This record gives sequence, structure tokens and C-alpha cells, in this order.
Amino acid sequence: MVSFRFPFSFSQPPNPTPATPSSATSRPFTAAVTLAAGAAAFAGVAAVTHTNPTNPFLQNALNFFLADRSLPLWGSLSLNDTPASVVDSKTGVSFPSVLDGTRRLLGIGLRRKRVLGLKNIDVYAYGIYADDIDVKKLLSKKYGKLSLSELKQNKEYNDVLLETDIGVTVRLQIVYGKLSIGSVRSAFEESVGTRLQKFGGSDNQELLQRFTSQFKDEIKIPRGSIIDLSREPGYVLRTTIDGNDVGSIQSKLLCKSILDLYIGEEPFDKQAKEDVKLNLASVLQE
Ligand code: DAO
Ligand code: DAO
Repeated sequence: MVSFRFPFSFSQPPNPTPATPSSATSRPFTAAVTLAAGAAAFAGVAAVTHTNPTNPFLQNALNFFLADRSLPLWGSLSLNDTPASVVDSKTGVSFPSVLDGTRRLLGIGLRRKRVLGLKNIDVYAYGIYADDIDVKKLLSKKYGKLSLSELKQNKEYNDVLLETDIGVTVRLQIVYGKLSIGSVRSAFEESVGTRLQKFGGSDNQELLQRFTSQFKDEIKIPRGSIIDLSREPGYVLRTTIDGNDVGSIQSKLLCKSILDLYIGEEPFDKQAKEDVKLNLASVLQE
């Protein structure tokens, strides 16, 4: 198995018997890497293109360590200097490094689902983005001075993206080819329903229904579909499918319940959450 030797990293050495097979431990790591400049323990990704062709040195440097599957700690790069996109080597899905101008990619994960108690299917790959400006404005003062090991032990920091009114987008890219709206709805009632109950108590049927009623029967979500779940300022959850708005709901509880799937206590992909924390710390130390 692979060991990390980053100068600093939240990532633990892979557990040989991961609780969920979805974690990035199954991704093809190849080597232990020590990068003085700092590189994120960003699982199974490689950059494909770069937005700054006028700077061949930077581009080469990026290609050098991105090709091996790492993403730079963003702290060393401005939004303009980040690679244009990042490919998840597990699914082959590509994620833009920046969405909507200021939302920066902080981690990539995989949602798997066990069907009939038998096999796991890969349902979608997802990218987690947070608004750079909000992050700096709302978190730098409090966390910018802390070292990575201090942040690692900081309980509040663990949930900071969940709890703070920062623009966050989770982009889902469907990889499973046979998703029906019915199965989406029932998976959703299970995963999000559990969270609504956890955070809000029992009486949340109405909220859940308000959300699922956005998913009309005629919507098709074939392989390759892109669903963006965005928390906008004021705790508005906005959903788009392939760029088309399907609805917005103002609810702190709903926002938290959705984001909890990805960056909460029991995320679909633990490594993705660790990467988010690490990359966020890097942004905060700019
Ligand atoms: O076809 O029997 C089957 C399995 C379907 C699994 C569906 C999982 C849905 C997960 C939610 C997807 C949200 C876009
Ligand atoms: O993976 O269990 C899960 C929950 C995923 C939440 C995704 C909800 C958005 C689904 C939009 C489908 C549109 C028909």
C-alpha cells in the first residue's frame, strides 16, 4: 500500500480494510511523494489542461506533479493559475477546477450504492467546491493563523464548511447508465431523509417532499448528466441539471442535510472530505 510523505497532510495512511469500499483507498496510487512546495493528497486525479499557456514554466511544473495524480495545494496558486480541469482517474470524469468564476474545487469523491445486498455500483463522481472569496472573508481571520496540525485537531474546523454561510457547490456527474427517477427519489429519501431527521427531528416530510417534487418524472438523467447542488448565500439550495435550473429552496436544514452527505460525519467518500479540509487549509494560508 501507499504511504504519504507530504510535508503536511490530513490524509491518514490507507486503512487496509476500509469500512466503505468507496473511499479513495481503492484508487491507483503509485508512489510516495515528497514535495517541498506542498502538494495535496488529492486522490486519483490528474490535470489535463491549463488556463495559463503564457507561462510555460508554471505549466510544466504543474504538469510534472499533477500527472502523477496530485493537485497542488491551492494556496500557492491564484484562481487564474489553476489547471483548467482535473480528471478523476477512477471514473475518468473531469471536473473544472473553478466553477462560476470563484468556486474552487477542493475534493473529488465517488458515490457508490449497494444494490440487493450484493454488489456496489458506482452511481456518480462528485466534486466539492467552495467560494474562494467567501472562504477568505469569513474564515481567514479565525483559522488563517493556525498550522495544519492545529487545524486537524480543531473540531470546529472539521465542520466549518457545513456550518458557515459560504457558497458551496457539489457537482455530481452521473456514471451509472440506468438511473431512473424513481430510484433517485428513493435513494434520496433514504440518504437525505436520514440527515433531515438527524439535524431537524421528526417533522420534515414536507421539506423532503418540497425538494423531491422538483424532480419531475419526465426528467432524464443518463450517464454523463451533471447535477449541481449549490448552497447560495442565505442558505438557499439551488439545483441545476445540465445547467438548467430545476428549483431553489431556502432552508438551512436542507442545505446542511445535503452537504452532510459529502462533508459531514459519515460522508460517502471519506478521502474526499479529507482532501477538502486540506485544500481549504491551503487556501486559508494564502
Ligand atoms: O438500478 O437497481 C438499480 C440501482 C439504482 C441505484 C440508484 C442510486 C441512486 C442514488 C442517487 C442518485 C442521485 C443523483
Ligand atoms: O446520493 O443519495 C444521494 C443523494 C443525492 C442527492 C442528489 C439530488 C439531486 C437529484 C436530482 C435528480 C433530478 C431528477
